[in-house]
Amino acid sequence: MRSVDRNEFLRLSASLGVLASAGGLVLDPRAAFAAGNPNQTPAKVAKKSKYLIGFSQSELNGTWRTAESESMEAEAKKRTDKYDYRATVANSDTNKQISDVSDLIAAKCDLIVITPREEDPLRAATQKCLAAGIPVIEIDRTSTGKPGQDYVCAIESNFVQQGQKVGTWMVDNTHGPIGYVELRGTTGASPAILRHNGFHDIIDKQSRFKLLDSQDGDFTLAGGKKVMTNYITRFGPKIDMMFAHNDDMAVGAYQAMKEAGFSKKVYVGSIDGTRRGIQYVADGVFSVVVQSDPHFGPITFDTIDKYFAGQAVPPNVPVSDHTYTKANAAALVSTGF
Ligand code: GYE
Repeated sequence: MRSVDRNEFLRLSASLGVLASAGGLVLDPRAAFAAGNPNQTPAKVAKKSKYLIGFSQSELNGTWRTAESESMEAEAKKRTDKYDYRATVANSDTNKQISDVSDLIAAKCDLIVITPREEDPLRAATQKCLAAGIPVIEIDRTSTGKPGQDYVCAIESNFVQQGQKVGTWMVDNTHGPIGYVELRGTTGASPAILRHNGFHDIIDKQSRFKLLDSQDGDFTLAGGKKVMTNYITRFGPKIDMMFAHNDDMAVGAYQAMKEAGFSKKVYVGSIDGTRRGIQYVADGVFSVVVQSDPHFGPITFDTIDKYFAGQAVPPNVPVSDHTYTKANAAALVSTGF
């Protein structure tokens, strides 16, 4: 009998599982993993001279995601002696992202990196990889599931803390009654859920802050502009403060204010640390921007190195972030992207 490598063995086992399912047997996809779950480390890895790494990007619809994809690509280029690299972009279409991951499985990737657009629907993608015996690393966002089981690890910023930092700045630097609007990121995306929770953990304890409305601006400049145009019509000068889940939406909202001739000074808190966002803090247009570092290439490939070296990978790999305020922004504009 010819020898089969571990991944091939797992793929064969998984396809046997599918046949058994057609025959009406009760199946647990994990039953296929007599040889172990590929997301548990240290993993038993078949040594190869080169590994094929897949990257499923959810969309390239703004400054942050472009910087993330460029960072992944640049790092892959530095490591061509060890890795081949294949990237897909789902164009904000959740079903496309799930089928992109199926394509990466079909291309026989040895490991797939996913930035899941929303938490719940993208669980289907990690489950497909598991059934195919292919390890997954989630970067930037996560899907529903458990690191170390449904995927190897999550490499991400602390989104709750980012929201808390904006909330704390507003509590410490504003006075009296404050009416505010919130521009939320994509509904169902982990940073939108957690930044919202972190911010409200802090702000909701202070009765002087009154939420006027909170709407989804999809993390885009155009989305932020549209939502803010509507807020200006409805609330006008009752708006004292704005919390946007990312810089692109805050920039869009600022454009909406300028176009509407809205001259009142509004406190603006936002997250990401784009060059334009930091510059606006330096100029006094925005009050506070908390960084969400998009440069995932080096840390992701270092983690992939560990995985294939048969080392243990921690389930959570944290990314640490700056806070930009008037005091430091001018000196830090170059850390933006
Ligand atoms: O803040 C935003 C992007 O997932 C952390 O997604 C990321 C967020 C980032 O669209 O600009």
